[in-house]
Amino acid sequence: MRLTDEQLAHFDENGYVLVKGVFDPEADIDPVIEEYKGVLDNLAHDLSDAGDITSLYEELPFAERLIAIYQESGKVHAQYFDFSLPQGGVKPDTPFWAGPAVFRMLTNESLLDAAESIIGGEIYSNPVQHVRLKPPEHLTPVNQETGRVQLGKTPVHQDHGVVRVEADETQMLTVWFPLMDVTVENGCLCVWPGSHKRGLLDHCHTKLGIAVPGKLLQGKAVPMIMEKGDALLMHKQTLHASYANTSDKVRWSFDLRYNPIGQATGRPSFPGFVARSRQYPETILREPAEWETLWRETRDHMARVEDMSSFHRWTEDNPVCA
Ligand SMILES: O=C(O)CCC(=O)C(=O)O
Ligand SMILES: [Fe+2]
Repeated sequence: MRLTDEQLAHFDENGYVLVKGVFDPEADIDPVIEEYKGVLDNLAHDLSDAGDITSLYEELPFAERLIAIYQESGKVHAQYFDFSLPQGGVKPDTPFWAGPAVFRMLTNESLLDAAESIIGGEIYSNPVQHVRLKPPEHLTPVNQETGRVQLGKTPVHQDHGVVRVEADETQMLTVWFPLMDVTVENGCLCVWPGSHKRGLLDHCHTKLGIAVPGKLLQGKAVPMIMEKGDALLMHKQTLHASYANTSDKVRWSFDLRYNPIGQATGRPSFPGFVARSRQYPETILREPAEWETLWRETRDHMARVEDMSSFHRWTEDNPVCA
């Protein structure tokens, strides 16, 4: 879906734009939901084989099954579903899911049309990307070290703050969308309008992860209430966070990133690909299986050669963080 002049002006002025109806909920999103049922089934069998759960919970619908499995195993198995790898400690059998329905989502024409409106027609799929299945906080296992839920709210940050310095000049666009309707109650995002004009702000190490300290925030956050099919486009310096999921349902979203071909992604060890090229259409990656292979090869490589370099630039001793 191409953006209107009004939407583009909103993006420039506020650092984000919420676009209604980028996806067809049934034709575009439901196949992804269907594919993840199989992933959850794999997880259930793996945990059952390992003796970590006593039932496969096959009779439950997807979200209830996920919650039951997380609860009985005492662990949030987020990596099992993600189409990315952890920063460190990658093993030959580290799970990930880079299935065909996910690939079709990343290369959805309507989504790429929206991205093209902002970054132009030479579009690289940046590998800084995640699926987030956030269970209700009151049903989520707690991290024994921090005492906090294992996958809770996302603290305030800029996506620029979570990539490496080599991507400082990269025009990285974040595309966040839910696979269901999202509200403040079930943990939608919020953004600080206009914050992208402040440049890269200091980020600190906090219990919830890398975050911009409260004293650096200016103005009020706006909640991004969205329906299945909508997409939120954000500038890399737009401050954002998520609310806690206080509902009874799993909050499910994708966050993807795109940049003009040739610019650094900020995670050089991970594989990106050409999603659209008006100039060189023959370079476009079209085969879902090839994308899966790229991640598989990356995992195998990372399992052999431990990469100690961090995903970000922030040290623990910044006085702003004291
Ligand atoms: O979905 C979330 O909770 C956080 C997402 C986020 O920070 C992002 O997409 O950049
Ligand atoms: Fe983010």
